[in-house]
Amino acid sequence: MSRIVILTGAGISAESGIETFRAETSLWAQHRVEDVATPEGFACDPALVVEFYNMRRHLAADALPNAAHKALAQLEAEYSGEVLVVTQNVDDLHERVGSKNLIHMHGALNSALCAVCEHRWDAPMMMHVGETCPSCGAAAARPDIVWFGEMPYEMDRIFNALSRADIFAAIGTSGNVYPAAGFAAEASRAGAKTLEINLEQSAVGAQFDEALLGPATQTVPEWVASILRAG
Ligand code: BJW
Repeated sequence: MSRIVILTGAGISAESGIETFRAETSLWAQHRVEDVATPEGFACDPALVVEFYNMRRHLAADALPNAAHKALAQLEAEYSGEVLVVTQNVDDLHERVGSKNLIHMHGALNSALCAVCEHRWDAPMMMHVGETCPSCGAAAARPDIVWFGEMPYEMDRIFNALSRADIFAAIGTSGNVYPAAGFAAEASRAGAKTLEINLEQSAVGAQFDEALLGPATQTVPEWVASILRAG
C-alpha cells in the first residue's frame, strides 16, 4: 500500500483569511514571539497570551476552509493508499472539511490544557486567566498550544509515518521552525519522494525533489487531481 504524508503550515490557510506568521504584515510583525508563544511569556503576562489566543480563536471561527483544505480531504477519502495530514496550524479548517487522519502537532485553538494534570477539554471562545481545570480543579488552564521550547505532539507517530512514506509533501510552510522543518530530510532519507508546495521556495526548499509554486488553492487541487488520476 502506498503512503502519503502531508505537512501543512500557515500558507494553506492564508487564502481563508488567516494571517501567516512571517510575512511583513503578519502576526509576528505585530507581536513579539517571546511574549505570546513561549511558556516564559505566558508566565510573565498570562492576560496578554490568553487575549492573543482569544483573538486568534475568533479569527479561525470566522474563516472558511478553502479549496486546498477540501482537496486534501478528498485525497484522504479517495486515495487507494494511506494519507496522513500533519498540520502545524492551530485552526480547525482541515477537520471542518472532513480530514480524519490528522495530527495537530502544534496544538489547537479549540482545546484547553491543564498545566498541572495535562487534562484537555473544549476551550470556550473566550478563555480567562486562572480558569480551573474541570478534572483536578487547579487554576492552571492554558491554551492547548505548543510554544517554543515545548515538545510538539505525537512525534513518535509522525516519525514512524515519515519512515514509511512513499510521498512527502509540505504545503505552505516556511521551513523556519523545527522539528517540522526537518521532516523533508527525514522522509527523503527513508526513501520518500518529496514535494514542496508553496508560493515561493522555503528556507529548506533545496531538500525537496520537486516544487510546485503558486497559491495553495490552485496548486493543491491540481496536485491532488494528478495523484488520484495516477491511482
Ligand atoms: C503560501 C501562501 C499561499 C503564504 N499558498 N503558500 C536553533 C536551531 C534549530 C532549532 C531551534 C533552535 N533554537 C530553538 C529551536 C527549536 C524551536 C525552533 O525551531 N526555533 C526556530 C525559530 C529556530 N522549535 C521548538 O521549540 C519546537 N519544539 C521543539 O523543538 O522541541 C524539541 C524537539 C526536538 C526534536 C524533536 C522533537 C522536539 C516547538 C515549536 C513551536 C512552534 N509554535 C508556533 C506558535 C504556536 C502556534 C500558534 O500560535 O499558532 O507555531 S511558531 C509558528 O511557526 C507556529 C507555526 O505552526 C510555525 C510554523 O510556521 P509556518 O506554518 O511555516 O508559517 P510561516 O508564516 O512561517 O510561513 C508561511 C508559508 O506559507 C510561507 O512559506 C509562505 O510563502 C507560504 N504561503 N501564502 C501557498 N496562498
